[in-house]
Amino acid sequence: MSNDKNNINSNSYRPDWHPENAGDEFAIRVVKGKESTHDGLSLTNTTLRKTTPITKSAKLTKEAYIKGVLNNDRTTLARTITLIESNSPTYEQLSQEVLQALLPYSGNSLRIGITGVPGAGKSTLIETLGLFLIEKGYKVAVLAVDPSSSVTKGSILGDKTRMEKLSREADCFIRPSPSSGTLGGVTRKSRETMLVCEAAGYDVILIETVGVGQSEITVRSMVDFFLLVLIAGAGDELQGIKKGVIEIADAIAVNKADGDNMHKAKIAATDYSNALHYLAPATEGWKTDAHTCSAVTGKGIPELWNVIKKFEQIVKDSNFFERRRKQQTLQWVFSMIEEELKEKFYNNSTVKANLHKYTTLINKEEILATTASKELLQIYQENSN
Ligand SMILES: Nc1nc2c(ncn2[C@@H]2O[C@H](COP(=O)(O)OP(=O)(O)OP(=O)(O)O)[C@@H](O)[C@H]2O)c(=O)[nH]1
Ligand SMILES: [Mg+2]
Repeated sequence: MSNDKNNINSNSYRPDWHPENAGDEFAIRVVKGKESTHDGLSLTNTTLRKTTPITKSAKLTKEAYIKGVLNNDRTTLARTITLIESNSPTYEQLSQEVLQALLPYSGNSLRIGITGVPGAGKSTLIETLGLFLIEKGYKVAVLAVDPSSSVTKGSILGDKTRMEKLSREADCFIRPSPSSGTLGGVTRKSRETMLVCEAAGYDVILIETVGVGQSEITVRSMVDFFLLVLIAGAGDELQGIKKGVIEIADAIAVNKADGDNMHKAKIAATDYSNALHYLAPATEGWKTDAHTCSAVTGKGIPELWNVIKKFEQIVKDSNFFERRRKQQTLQWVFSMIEEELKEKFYNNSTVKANLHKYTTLINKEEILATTASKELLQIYQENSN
């Protein structure tokens, strides 16, 4: 194992690192996350929720799940993630207990989010970077947060084929996006999967997400470093990248800087660097910059890693790293509370019975939106126990 690895992270399963010694940021209870969605005032929640079946053979004892993960037994790790991804109430208790036991062993990785428009080369970059890191002695876990794949199933297939070499590595664990659920549900699963991978000793977690919707904001809230992958030759509008996404990035990688495209990529990187001067940094004490790389030839990948390492050192030295993680955990707790409250509200039978009436009143412009929301909340309060 190289010094590079030893400098920043060590295996999560350190003998000197006990639950009792863990920081208070890990001392939260993992609360139940809920999937919830509603379109306008109509309730679609219950119909959308699907359960991932767990076969009998996949069910282990609580101790076996915990031990297997801590020993980085890949089969058990995969089974544990399946357990977590299941929405079945039968397994919820077990799943929470396993997570609770693993929580003190998590948190020791560097979490990197990778976003960019479809086809920018995220998966290819993850494969190249992942192989480079494994060569350096790291253990790499790759996760995907891509709610769109629950509809198309496209990316899951793409990830598997595009990370073919990486998926064969013993020190790499790849988990495609959970295949069902709303963004809230998918991210809960991804967050918990991340914690389980950390407990299994993976020290770099790479999380891919498509940068065209809400998911990149969610991924930003669960990672330490956020990389935006762009390509040259397409304007920002064409790339579907909103200014907001650039604002939350810790680095921009202009990918496909190879062959005839090299020159264009360099110009694009310079343009982005100039534009970044006018934006507030995504991370306190760090200046976001644009770089070029080629996920295919590997050129620029070591340099990109150096940027990430430099970032890590700066934010750890300033203590911002720890502060952000604590903030993120807190934010996660609050977003789960919001999800749960929302679900309770829309599932309340009296609220349900009144929604139609209020929809009609609103459509006829016979009630103010503020009044409608106040009255509906009042109905909920009076009818929730
Ligand atoms: N020339 C060149 N092609 C690349 C590079 N990186 C990726 N590609 C190609 O671009 C295409 C898309 O790459 P992916 O890695 O699947 O892109 P992605 O961003 O993960 O795409 P989605 O997951 O579908 O959003 C593939 O055909 C890759 O071979 C690169 O650095 N140079
Ligand atoms: Mg991909």
